[in-house]
Amino acid sequence: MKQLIVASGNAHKVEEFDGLLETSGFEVCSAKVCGGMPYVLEDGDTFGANARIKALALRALAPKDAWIVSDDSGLEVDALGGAPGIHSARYAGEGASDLHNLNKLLLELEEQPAAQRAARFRCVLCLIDPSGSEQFFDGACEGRIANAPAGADGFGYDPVFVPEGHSESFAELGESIKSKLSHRALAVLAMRRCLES
Ligand code: ITT
Repeated sequence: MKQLIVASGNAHKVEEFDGLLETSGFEVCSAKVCGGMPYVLEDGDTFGANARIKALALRALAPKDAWIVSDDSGLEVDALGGAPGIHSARYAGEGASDLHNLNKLLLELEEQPAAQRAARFRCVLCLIDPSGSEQFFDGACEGRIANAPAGADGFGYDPVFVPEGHSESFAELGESIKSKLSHRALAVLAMRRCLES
């Protein structure tokens, strides 16, 4: 089976890729098969640029016949002019925990009524095939930021993100719903369609 290595240090992302790529014909592996995800400076100014930086860093360490995929993602909040965006992982500072980032977001939005809390998750994947050719796929999921965190599933901002058409957060809705609606699910679907065509 072809090996698809996820160029990420985030175990939750790898787990989601594993579920989303079931029956794809790829064996999904974490960067552990290459000795772990190396430190990379994500200094690109778009999701795509940062995804490419991560994919290329792992490409250099991976077996030559492996496929590599990376994911750069984040939350864009309209009332904050699109922040935290590409800075989502370090919104509350370098090395900040998910909880710190989420609390900072709620604080920034404290004064905003429900109508002003529109947001979307975005995800860009960079896929590198064994020949070194690069392809990009993206996905977005519209929703809003809740007033308080709820739910225990998922990771990151999932406890405060309520996807459009629902009244519960991704962390309450769980993987069965998130795997159909999320930014990552849609980007992976676009990648699967391309791989299968
Ligand atoms: P890698 O760079 O190693 O892949 P990372 O977690 O640092 O891992 P990003 O740089 O892409 O990944 O940052 C993504 C940020 O957006 C991070 O704070 C996540 O918690 C958040 N995020 C992305 N997708 C999410 C999702 O599906 N649910 C909740 N939060 C998400």
